[in-house]
Amino acid sequence: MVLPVVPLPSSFTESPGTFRLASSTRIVVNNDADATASVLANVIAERTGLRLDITTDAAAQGDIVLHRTARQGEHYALRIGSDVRIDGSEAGLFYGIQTLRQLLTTDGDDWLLPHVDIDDTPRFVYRGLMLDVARTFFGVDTVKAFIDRAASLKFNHLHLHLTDDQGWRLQIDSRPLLTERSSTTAALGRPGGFYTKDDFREIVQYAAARHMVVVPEIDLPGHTHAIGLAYPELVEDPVMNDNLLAQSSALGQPLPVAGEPYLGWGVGHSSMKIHSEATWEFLRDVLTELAELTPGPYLHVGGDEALGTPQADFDAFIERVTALTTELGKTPVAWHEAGSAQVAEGTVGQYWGNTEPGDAHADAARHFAARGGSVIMSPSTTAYLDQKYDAEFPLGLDWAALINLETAYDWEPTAIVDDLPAEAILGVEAPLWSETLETLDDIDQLVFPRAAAIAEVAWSQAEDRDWSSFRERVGTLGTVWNAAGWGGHRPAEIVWSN
Ligand code: TNX
Repeated sequence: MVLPVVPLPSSFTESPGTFRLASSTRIVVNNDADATASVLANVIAERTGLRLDITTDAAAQGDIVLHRTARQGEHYALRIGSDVRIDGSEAGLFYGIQTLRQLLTTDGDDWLLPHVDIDDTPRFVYRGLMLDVARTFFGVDTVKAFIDRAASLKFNHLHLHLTDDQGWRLQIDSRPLLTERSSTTAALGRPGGFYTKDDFREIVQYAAARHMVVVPEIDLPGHTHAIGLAYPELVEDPVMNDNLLAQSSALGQPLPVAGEPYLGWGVGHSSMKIHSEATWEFLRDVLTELAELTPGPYLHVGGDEALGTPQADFDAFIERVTALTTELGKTPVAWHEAGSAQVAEGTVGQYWGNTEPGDAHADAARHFAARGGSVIMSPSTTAYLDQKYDAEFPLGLDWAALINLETAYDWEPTAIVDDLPAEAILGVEAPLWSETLETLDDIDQLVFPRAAAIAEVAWSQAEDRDWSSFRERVGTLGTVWNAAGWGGHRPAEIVWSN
């Protein structure tokens, strides 16, 4: 088979022979501060039980050398012969280690690595997963577990959907009622919760140590019912729509009522008061504190499904909120509907329509590029991790599509929106909405193995992508994921190793 690595490296040459790991194998670093040495030691220990020594001594035959180079970026070179050597920036070394982790096999006696020369660099600079912590609140430990999984597949952005109709999940000092009154609920009466600022910093640091940038989202101007529990003067009364009415009655979920927690999952009923200056004072306070907490360049300001907001008001809102975000020194990101408006220069759009958009959605997506920005591709029919694999799958929704592993794999980000220049595509993100999820195990069921497919779409060169090759390679990851203690679904379309 081709090299059992996902995402497939951009170039590699295999040769006969194997490197044998021994308890005497050392990890040699050219910089003793290099945190990646302990990442490698932990990865090897987890898989093999061998706890290798780390040293800054000169390398000898049979060592594993981590060589931090001056070269920036995410590229790495991994050479496995009579020695093992990884060259790269700190991020590059981290990715080389993730590749090495997938290459470890055993012959029953020893742990082996195949002889190979890999030179690997990603296709897209933005490779993301999103976790919805609003419909269901997931604590810091679960978010860290999600980061571990994502980083192992070379994702480099974690989008946190922090607010929605069902709850607000972040401490904001200037607006204390948000955590006091708006965070205590979640969908279907699940427990609420929020991140203190220290919790949030801990997540950001944990992600950074795994080369992931946190992209926090405050969803605006719709998806804001929960804000009204704390600050009723800032939001409009709920506006019903046909979908919401039909869905609520089909699911037996009560309709939203102003000032009361909303525990259903219908969308499009809430809106901030666009013309009230109190709204803008609130947004300045919230986004200022969020910008201070966020070392990464992006703040996501939502913009999706604002069905209760009149179009002209929506456009005016988006124009102003993206300008405010830019003023705070951050690059705004918004769901693609926001492209109807004069978004601030450089705003990034997140496309979540299907793979054959109609004119309105395609126009909106192209508008981000016309405004000097770019687009993240998250088509709901291929990249939505919350959609079911098949009609019988117990978790997830199915409004966009049934997404089996092949569907999650077999799509091309540059082939969706006509006339969107390839260089205007910043990358790819797979969102995980949490309406039907309660536990980390539920998350794993939907994320694995489909996140591996999305990772390859985002990392590997288009011309190298091939379903039958991926299908074989992903099967070998069953062992890696089991060793890490990660659960997940093991669909029958794949032959899984264990
Ligand atoms: C649509 S996709 C939403 C979310 C839901 C999701 C469920 C998007 C930008 N908005 O509010 O959680 O569907 O699949």
